[in-house]
Amino acid sequence: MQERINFLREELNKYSYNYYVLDNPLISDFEYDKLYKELEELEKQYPLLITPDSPTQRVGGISTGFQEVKHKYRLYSLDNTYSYDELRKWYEKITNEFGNNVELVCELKIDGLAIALAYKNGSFVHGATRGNGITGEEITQNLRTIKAIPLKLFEDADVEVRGEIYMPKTSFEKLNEENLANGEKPFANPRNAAAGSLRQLDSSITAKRDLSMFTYTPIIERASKQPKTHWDGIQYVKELGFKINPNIRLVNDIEGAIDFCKEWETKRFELNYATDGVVIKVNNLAYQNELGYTSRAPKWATAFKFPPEEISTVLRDIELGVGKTGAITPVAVLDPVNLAGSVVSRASLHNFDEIRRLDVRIGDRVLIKKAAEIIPKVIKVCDSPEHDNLPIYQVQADCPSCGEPIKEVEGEVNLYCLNPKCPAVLRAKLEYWVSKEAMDIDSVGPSVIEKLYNLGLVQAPIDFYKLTIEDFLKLELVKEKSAANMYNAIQASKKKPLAKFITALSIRNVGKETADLLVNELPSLEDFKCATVERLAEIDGIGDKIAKNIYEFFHNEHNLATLNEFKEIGFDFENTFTPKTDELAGKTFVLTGTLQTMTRDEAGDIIKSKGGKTSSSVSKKTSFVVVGENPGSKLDKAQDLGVIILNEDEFKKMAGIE
Ligand code: 3B9
Repeated sequence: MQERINFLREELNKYSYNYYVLDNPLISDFEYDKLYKELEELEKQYPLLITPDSPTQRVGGISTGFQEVKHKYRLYSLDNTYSYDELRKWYEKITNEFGNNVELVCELKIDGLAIALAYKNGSFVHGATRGNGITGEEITQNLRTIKAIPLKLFEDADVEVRGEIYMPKTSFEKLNEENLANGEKPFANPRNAAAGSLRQLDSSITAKRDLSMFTYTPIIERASKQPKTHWDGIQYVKELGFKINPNIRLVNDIEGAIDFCKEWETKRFELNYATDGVVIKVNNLAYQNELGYTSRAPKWATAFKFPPEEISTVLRDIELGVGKTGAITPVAVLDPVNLAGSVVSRASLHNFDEIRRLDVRIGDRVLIKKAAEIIPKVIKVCDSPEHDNLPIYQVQADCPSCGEPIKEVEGEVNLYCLNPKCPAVLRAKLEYWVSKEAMDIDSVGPSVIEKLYNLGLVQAPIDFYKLTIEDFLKLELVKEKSAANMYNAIQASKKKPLAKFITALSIRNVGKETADLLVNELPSLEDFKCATVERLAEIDGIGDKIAKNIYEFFHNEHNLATLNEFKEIGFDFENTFTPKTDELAGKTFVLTGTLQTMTRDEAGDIIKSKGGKTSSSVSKKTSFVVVGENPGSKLDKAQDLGVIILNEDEFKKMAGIE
């Protein structure tokens, strides 16, 4: 029986490999299913003969959570650029060291999820997400369901490979159609769909999603060959059974690589998977070794990013939003279009100066552009004969909410509704008060606020604190338990740190980061009331304009009366900020990147509770930079200045937690 089982496995592996890795179907689905069912039946009869690398073991089951694992080798990021000249400069540094004939390998940069796979004696043993590059989540079960990932290699080798998991564009569209038909939310783009599919605790769901993988990093630990170049390494892992992106090219110099970038800048739209750039790697592994790594990326590789996608559509209307400071912001309402994988029907117009500068008129065809992860924006009006016949956009003179005239404010580009009773402003302030960034009262959401406001129970934040449980029970659909929850959460918020309170006040240009800077220097509310414009402007990170806004806020009679009221109802600003210990006294921390076990805010609160300070920018005065996933330029700056860099675990040790 073992023999038949082995035969079936080999046959099935061969067909599956040809279909999923080589894109070259050899037999029909029907014939494949017949062999598969036979194997399944035999394994049911002889369960002792099941091995983890059998083709039947790609279905998986339910797991309770993902384990955090340390990667054996770091998964580095890539430096990137939009400019060919910067590519040339990068190459010049390398040729200065190794002479003029440094070969490069060009690969497409797939817009998916980076993962690492480990193989021992030719069998897939485990796989993990990139995470922060040092640790990731173990998702072996889910990865097993992906047919382009070999469970068994063509050679008994120990290797570790990295690559990108992606969902083909057509499969993404089909999945979204199904989601919509089932009343579920569609994914914004193929990358999110791939991420959502990989993060399933039930791997049988992952198995149903059409995911694939391109391998781009071979780390050969023990095998019959030990390649000396990246190109040979890639060819070798292809021989072992991995799927390699066919659009890869070996070139003699940077001009060859630039040609490759230019070619794919337009051809990429013909591919059935999303790419966002080209990765260029030094071919010679000995050179790679000598060039080495910065803390986040190899110096022997760089990424050229394709210019952000742009598309034209028709501007149907300009809506005006009213923010918590009264700022009026114009928003473009557009005919829906697909931009970089998601449907866009609104875009930012920034402010009225921008509308004037672009001369955007309602009815115009406009060009919109998406910068990574940011709300799309209108960048220009497309030339058309109709444009001249459209009426020039007239700034509405009155607030769309309260009808009071809109005013200019000195030193600000925005226009403002300065009516202190404007319902839109009041509502925005209330919503901001409870938001995560401010007082973080998450049991009170926008719909509750709307009801409280409409019933006249709450007009300003101070009114939240006068509400009784009975008041909440007046609201539609609110039961005793949630009424008590909301009441308690509001009362408990009186003990929040001063920085959160200052943030929550909605002072113009004072967000969370600025509030943190201020509180470092002015630890009590009295300090704020006494601070002169000069004193405020002395604080690192506070400019003259913000200093003036703050000063004015704390010298406005109405505001001072409200602050007194807060004090009377039990806000205790002076004590909330006293550190519990002074372990970190005199130390300044900068936090960058996404932390795994806490938010940056929480980390900041821990630092402050132990007497330390946080700052938003790295300088020579910074004691430590704590680095999470996808750190920004702050990490580079820290390295330049020689500031001590901590990962999350090291930080937690220092802070004495866990
Ligand atoms: C340790 C393509 C992407 C990419 C590297 C890529 C993203 C990152 C990278 C991977 N697309 N290629 N390549 N096409 N999106 C270059 C950063 N490489 C590594 O992570 C890596 C990590 C290494 C080598 C490479 O160090 C070793 C040193 C000696 C022995 C073993 C490993």
